[in-house]
Amino acid sequence: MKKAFITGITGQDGSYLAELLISKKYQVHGIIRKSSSFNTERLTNIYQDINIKNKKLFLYYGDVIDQFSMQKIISKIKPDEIYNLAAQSHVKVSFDEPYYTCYTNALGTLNLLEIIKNLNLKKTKFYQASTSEMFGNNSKKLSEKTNFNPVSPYAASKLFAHNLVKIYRDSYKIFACNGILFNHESPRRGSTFVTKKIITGLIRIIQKKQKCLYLGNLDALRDWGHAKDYVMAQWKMLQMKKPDDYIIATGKKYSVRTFIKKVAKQLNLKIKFIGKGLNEKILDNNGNVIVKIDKNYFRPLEVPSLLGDSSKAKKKLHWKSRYNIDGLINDMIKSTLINEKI
Ligand code: NAP
Ligand code: F7E
Repeated sequence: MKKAFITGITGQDGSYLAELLISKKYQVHGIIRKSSSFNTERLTNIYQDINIKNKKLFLYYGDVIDQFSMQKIISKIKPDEIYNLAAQSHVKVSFDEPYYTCYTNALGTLNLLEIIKNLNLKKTKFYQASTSEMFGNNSKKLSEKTNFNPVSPYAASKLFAHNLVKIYRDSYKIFACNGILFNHESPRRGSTFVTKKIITGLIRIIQKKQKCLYLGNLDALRDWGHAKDYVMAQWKMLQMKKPDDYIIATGKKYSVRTFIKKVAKQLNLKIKFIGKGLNEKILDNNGNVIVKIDKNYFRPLEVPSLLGDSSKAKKKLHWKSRYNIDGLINDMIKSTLINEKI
């Protein structure tokens, strides 16, 4: 039985990846952080449906910044595959908490690579969660050959980790891959990311639980896919004969404004945009203001547009995105409606 170790298992991708690997008969190990509140909600499916009958999931307290705890856990498991998904993953928050972002995203990755090297884990394969944010301001279709130009502490920390992965791969022959993933969303997306915020906000407005939703830059363009598709690509990268880096994207981009229109359409909510810039507003059918712009949600530096070219992944990994934007929105709406019933 193959053993996988996932950092960030309590997050969006970590929980889907754990389910995928368990369905492929892996034994899955992951770290959780000590928290003052319940933080394993996204793993409920595994506990209820799979783990009780046949224990496949093992959780340990740990933090990627704490090299001693990481080394203790990894030396005990000796995993076949390590998926490093742990991160402070919010771009706007990275401007407010640059140290925590860099310690976790950059030095946390270095800790794991050093452990693989020092324990001489020759058979352990390593996946690093790299990101399209590393490209920064570039409106072209972005491929593995495009230069990086990070414009946030988050992107800079991820580029540091990305480069380390390449250096450790070449210097110490560690099987290490960078998955350069574009935005991917799901019902399990964190509530402060824009897609989940829009869907939850508009549903709560329809249900009269909330009057108005406050958003930032509606002009930003993103290439949005579904997390379920993207964790499949993560696994596929580690099944290849040779380690490499891959772009994972849908190849289509939409603005935040278009995303709102598509959500409203699926919710049968008639909306009208009025005004411009910080004075832009969205009205409902009765003329009520249901969306306002709040400058606090703008970043000091914005990435205006991201569009990925995943031809290499299509060709080599035989990977493709199954969800289009409307399917993604539909999936997120359905689950949010269930959760917002009460
Ligand atoms: P997420 O939902 O924010 O999950 C992040 C995970 O990292 C959580 O489990 C979190 O634990 C954990 N974590 C944070 N700091 C940690 C630390 N110091 N030590 C150990 N664990 C820590 O992120 P996601 O959307 O699943 O993304 C997964 C990875 O892919 C991240 O590295 C992200 O930067 C990267 N990525 C995401 C996207 C995207 O669009 N989703 C695109 C490209 C790359 P808690 O639950 O305790 O907070
Ligand atoms: O913002 C704009 C915002 O925070 C998307 C992370 O998973 O993907 C994600 O980073 C866009 C930005 O995602 C609000 O300015 C407008 O242009 O959902 P987001 P992100 O910053 O693209 C990349 C690939 C990652 O790697 C990251 O880990 O939407 N926007 N109004 C807003 N964004 C937020 N969060 N909140 C708003 O109110």
